[in-house]
Amino acid sequence: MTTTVGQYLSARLGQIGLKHHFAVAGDFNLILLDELLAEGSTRQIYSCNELNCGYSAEGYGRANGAAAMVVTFSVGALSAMNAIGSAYAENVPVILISGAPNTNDHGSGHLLHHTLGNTNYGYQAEMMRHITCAAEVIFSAENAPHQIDNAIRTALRERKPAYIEIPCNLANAACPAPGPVSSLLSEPAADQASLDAALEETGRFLYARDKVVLLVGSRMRASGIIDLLPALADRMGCAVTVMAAAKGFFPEDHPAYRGVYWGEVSSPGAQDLVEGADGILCLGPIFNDYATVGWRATLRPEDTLLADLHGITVNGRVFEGFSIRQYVEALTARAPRRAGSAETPRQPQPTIPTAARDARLSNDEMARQINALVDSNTTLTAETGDSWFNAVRMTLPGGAKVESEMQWGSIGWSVPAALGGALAAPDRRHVLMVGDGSFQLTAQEVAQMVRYELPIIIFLVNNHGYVIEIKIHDGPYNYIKNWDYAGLIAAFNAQDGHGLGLRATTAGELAGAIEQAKANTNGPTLIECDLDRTDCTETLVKWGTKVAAANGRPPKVN
Ligand code: TPP
Repeated sequence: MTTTVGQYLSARLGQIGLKHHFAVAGDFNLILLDELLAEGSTRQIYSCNELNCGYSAEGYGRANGAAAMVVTFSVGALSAMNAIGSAYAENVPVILISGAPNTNDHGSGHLLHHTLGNTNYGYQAEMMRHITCAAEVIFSAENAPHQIDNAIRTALRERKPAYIEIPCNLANAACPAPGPVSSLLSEPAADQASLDAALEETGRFLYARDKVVLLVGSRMRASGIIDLLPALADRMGCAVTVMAAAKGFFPEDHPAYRGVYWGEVSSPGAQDLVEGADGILCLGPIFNDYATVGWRATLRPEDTLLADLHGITVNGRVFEGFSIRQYVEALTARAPRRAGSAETPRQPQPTIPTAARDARLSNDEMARQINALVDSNTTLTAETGDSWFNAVRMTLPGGAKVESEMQWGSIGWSVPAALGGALAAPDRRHVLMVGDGSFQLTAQEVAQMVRYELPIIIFLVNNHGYVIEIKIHDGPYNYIKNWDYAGLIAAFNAQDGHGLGLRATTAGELAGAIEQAKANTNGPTLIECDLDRTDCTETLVKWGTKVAAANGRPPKVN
């Protein structure tokens, strides 16, 4: 039985659970796109450019566990690199597939368009090796199935992006057909000796401590076991906090939940709880400068158990050879009860008073109304900027999800990422909060939301500049050209779109706009929220000052 290289790839993408792939066409990938269409396991979704294509795939992969995108050589693939960097940093298995020069042109001395202008066409794969966990350059149809499988399998296991390069004359070349998908999906068995030793050491760590707190970090998204965490908390009886980048990873209506731990900008009570604990069980944390508020919120290593995707560190020893799923499942069956920390009750999040309908729209009132819109079926995507701080202070019903990108932190990510998320989870309500500065990077992707009739509700926070940057380090570079953001939707709709562009300058206008947005089910609704430039979340200012201080440390003199 034979198929073609492109159809083999297409079948594999369908087998691993993808229903869509993202693409921008170019002459090096046209035959591949035809093959993907002909095999038809996944629907082809078009993006305005390759950066957006990558972020859409990243957003899709967050909701669906994996994603795929197809670009053309160099002019496409190099644009996609920023988004693949994001997928690497954020642990999302995005399969980046690039068309490439005809095999006859490699090593021939022929000079090709879309290249750097020299005749060595290996540079793209070389670059990709740094930002993917596997990079396969296909040069023969016979070997293509093995290489495609290796890239996909490695991406799924490592929870990182992978790269596959397919020359334009091989996409429709005959190759063997795929076998069972279990070879890509099966998890390696745990090293039982290492897992047993890890559990024993965990027991020693926990028995020696009374006030144990669970701290959930953003790598848990990639673990696929967020749903198992309440059972672990129930077993241990201890308090649970989440890191800012993991907002929503533990149900906030669970009795053990004690808020977001983020150093000095934690939810009320969470800093004292975590920093006063004698044992902190950290699940999938990322302790970067942002998470530690400029290296101020660093935990004592001797009181910390670090569980990462492929092993744990505890009591000064490292244990590897098992997945975090295998570890958490085993721990949930045998962890000792450690309920000391749960005796401290949860302190309520300060409530935001409701503004009068004719009051000038404020950041607080906007956050209050967005929070009221978030139900247990909502995915809230929060862009880099003050939107992070607004998302973090919200009170979420169980089931609500938050997506943010605090490790990579690229502005512009959220618009295409929300599109990807909406395609992957069409039964959820998708709400996006994005600042005016960030929006200007990837705004045109709203046109694809119109095209694919995705009812995403976009809160465009027009605070007239890069306010987060203004709070960290001000200068003329933080002030941007204002746009008629609501007016853009008419341009994106053209003759046949169902997008809605609205503007709110008062509390009442925002409430009315949200009602219109809920009723608009055939396309996105962009609500431009007009705010004063000085109006932002208190925690942003506090956090920004500390991060700026860390950035401003003078070089060490030896
Ligand atoms: N370029 C990229 C691609 N990513 C970045 N993070 C930055 C530059 C630096 N940066 C971080 S936040 C920010 C900039 C320029 C401004 C965000 O402004 P806006 O979206 O308006 O959000 P606000 O803080 O006003 O809520």
